[in-house]
Amino acid sequence: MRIDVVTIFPEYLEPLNVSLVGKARERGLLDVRVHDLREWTHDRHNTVDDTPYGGGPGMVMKPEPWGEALDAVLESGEGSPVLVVPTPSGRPFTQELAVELSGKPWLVFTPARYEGIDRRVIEEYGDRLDVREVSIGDYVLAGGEAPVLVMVEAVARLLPGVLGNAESHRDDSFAPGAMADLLEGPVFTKPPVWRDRGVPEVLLSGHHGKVARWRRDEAFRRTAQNRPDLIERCDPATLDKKDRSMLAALGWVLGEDGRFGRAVESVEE
Ligand code: JB8
Repeated sequence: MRIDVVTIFPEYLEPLNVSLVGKARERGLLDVRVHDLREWTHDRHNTVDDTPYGGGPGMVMKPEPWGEALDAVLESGEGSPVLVVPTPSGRPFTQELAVELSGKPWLVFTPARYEGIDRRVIEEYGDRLDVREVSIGDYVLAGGEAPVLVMVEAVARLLPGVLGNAESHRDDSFAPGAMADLLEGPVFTKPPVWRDRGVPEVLLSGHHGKVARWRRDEAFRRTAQNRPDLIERCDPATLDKKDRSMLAALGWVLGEDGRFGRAVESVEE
């Protein structure tokens, strides 16, 4: 996969040289190219921003440098990339989207600063490319570079050969399949006793069926505790009998609408 990033802070993307993503690049599994947007300015001050039409606080990124930068990046490769625009007003970045993007040969990221990029840039390239305006969560950062680090790492670890073994993704929180919309439960390693705290017996039993059931129960327990919204929107038909009894034990009951809800008498903790 090829990834281009156009930014006014190329140094912000340095973490892409490190760890999993850095290794994937060294191994030739990922080709990352970071570009300085100011290379496509022509004035003495390398201006990339201007005041917003209609007034208001902050500055807006001028369209001309983005247009020249994106034309140059598009010219430098074969075919059309998916253009990923980080913005708090975008569609949520989810594991499902990470999986979809991991199947594309070429991604271009355009992290903005200030109040964002002049809308006409998104419209212009939206006429020619698959453009995705994406938000990594309901909070506001100072720019799109940190979201690019997040998204590139989420996508890169899904590329063939990047993680140790193909099974590594299967149990991820939010992984499509059995773990869709479930959080992963707790994990343990040696020593078997640490500061008087033992490891759940079932994990030492060598009984793979019991271990799998315990992990699924713990996934439900943690999901119900930390993300009740995921339980509320889950399709009960995807659950087996033991899943339902686990949820019942946690105080969840099927409602008239065929969805799970918290039983009124069930207590918080
Ligand atoms: C200017 O919080 B964010 C985010 C914030 C931003 C820009 C992009 C993304 C650009 N502020 O996801």
